[in-house]
Amino acid sequence: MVRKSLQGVYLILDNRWAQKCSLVDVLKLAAGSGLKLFQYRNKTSPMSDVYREAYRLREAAAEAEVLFIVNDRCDVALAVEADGVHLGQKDLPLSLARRIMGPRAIIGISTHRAEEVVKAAEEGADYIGFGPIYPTGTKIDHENPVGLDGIKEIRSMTSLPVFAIGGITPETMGPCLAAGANGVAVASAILDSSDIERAVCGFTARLSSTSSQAL
Ligand code: TZP
Ligand code: MG
Repeated sequence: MVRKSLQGVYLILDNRWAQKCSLVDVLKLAAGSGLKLFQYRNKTSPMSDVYREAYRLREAAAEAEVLFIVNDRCDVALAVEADGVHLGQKDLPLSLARRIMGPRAIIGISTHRAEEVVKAAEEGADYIGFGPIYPTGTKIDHENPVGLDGIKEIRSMTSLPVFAIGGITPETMGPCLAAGANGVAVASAILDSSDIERAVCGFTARLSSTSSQAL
């Protein structure tokens, strides 16, 4: 069930939206609309708040039977018994994260260039995030967008699931999948919406038409 869920739409629950909406409610609505994979991303709050929110999200994810990954922090991921952790290039080395998290945890890593993709595969990542594909306001310090050509370039370098990330919308998801991505990781295109279910369906409807075309 775990490997099967490493595709499709991966929703990044970034705490910058927590003022506007409850991330727990968003998770429940999005899971109810069919999403299976969620990440909690909080780079600004005190650790006690991060833990409390991660715990509530973890409970909701378990109830909804969806996967729950914590961004950056192995300690928080372990504390709330998350399904895994998502690392950046400046976080703990993957081999250490694996030692901490154990063999069954899902470990994903953000990549931006071919060398990082190859290294992630060698070090035992379970999936990679690749991007930003397009410009995004969600990650402040992001590198230059790599575009669809970036996905095409790295696709042949790894058999790991690849999630295209950065400025992805329902309209740009199809081209990312056609370029070789297994899924898309999305924040603003869903979290900015006043109707979360509708925004999720904007993605899932296209996903099902993409997969039926592929059959
Ligand atoms: N890493 C690269 S782009 C990005 C992250 C976390 C932000 C993705 O958010 P959005 O709003 O879908 O562009
Ligand atoms: Mg990080």
